[in-house]
Amino acid sequence: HGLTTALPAALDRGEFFIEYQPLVHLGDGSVRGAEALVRWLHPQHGVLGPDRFIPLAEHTGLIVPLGRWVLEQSVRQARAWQERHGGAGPLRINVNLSPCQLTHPGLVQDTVDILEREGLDADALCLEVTESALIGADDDLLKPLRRLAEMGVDIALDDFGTGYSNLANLRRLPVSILKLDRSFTQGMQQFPADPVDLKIVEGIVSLAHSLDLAVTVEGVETGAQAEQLRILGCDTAQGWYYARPGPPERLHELALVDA
Ligand code: G
Ligand code: G
Ligand code: MN
Ligand code: NA
Repeated sequence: HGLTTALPAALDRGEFFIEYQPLVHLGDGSVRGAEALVRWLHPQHGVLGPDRFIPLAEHTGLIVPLGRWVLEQSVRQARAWQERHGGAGPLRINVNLSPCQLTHPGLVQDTVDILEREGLDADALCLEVTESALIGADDDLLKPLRRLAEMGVDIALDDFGTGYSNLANLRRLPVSILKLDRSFTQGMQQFPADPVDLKIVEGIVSLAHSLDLAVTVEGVETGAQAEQLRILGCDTAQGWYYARPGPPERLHELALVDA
């Protein structure tokens, strides 16, 4: 595959870049942080989304250096936002982790080094791991996540509700945030929303809060969705209604409105 062989050189040549999508507090509408989403500016094919190359990077092992690069860039960017923001409250940064990065022995040390080098507090960082990556996870897999959580890094369970994990299993995972999958948000499109969808989200939120987990909702595209999800008790939202993923400067404009 042409893309696969081009990947390592692409990292050396600086062809990857990161877009940021704001995370918004549903209670007051303020921007609290952003999720980092990597893209590849391919010299022939133009901008490629992560779905096009992350699986290839996972297959070839390039995901480890690429993931480290994404983490470093994102942490540096979060630090820059915080400096610019002054007292307006820390902006947090969410970074996605592949399952292969979880099993890589350098994960904890790399993360510690990057945070220290860039001068960012551990509690400003959130690492997103998909629910499916943690299904049936044994203690060896959870150990690095537990170490990171003890340092103050938040671990979010991404795409929550699409896997098959039983809810009781949540108790043994070192997770502090549930990111509700987009499919739940889609059920809130009409007002009032489908009563069954409302009940399901209500149940998940209540369970999450009783386990001390915060709930972030993805894929919010309308004000009606945001309002219903706020009423249901969701904490944070992300989606096109607020902003599409974009360059880091956009966060200044958005965040400064509420500063
Ligand atoms: O919005 P977008 O099409 O960029 O995101 C598609 C998916 O790609 C997201 O669900 C996200 O989990 C994944 N993704 C984006 N950036 C990264 C990254 O830096 N590392 C990994 N492992 N996955 C990413
Ligand atoms: O990590 P994750 O797979 O959840 O990455 C988020 C993905 O969802 C990215 O591909 C992003 O571009 C996409 N996305 C973000 N906001 C919205 C939205 O409001 N609606 C839809 N349909 N997709 C979104
Ligand atoms: Mn994510
Ligand atoms: Na997701």
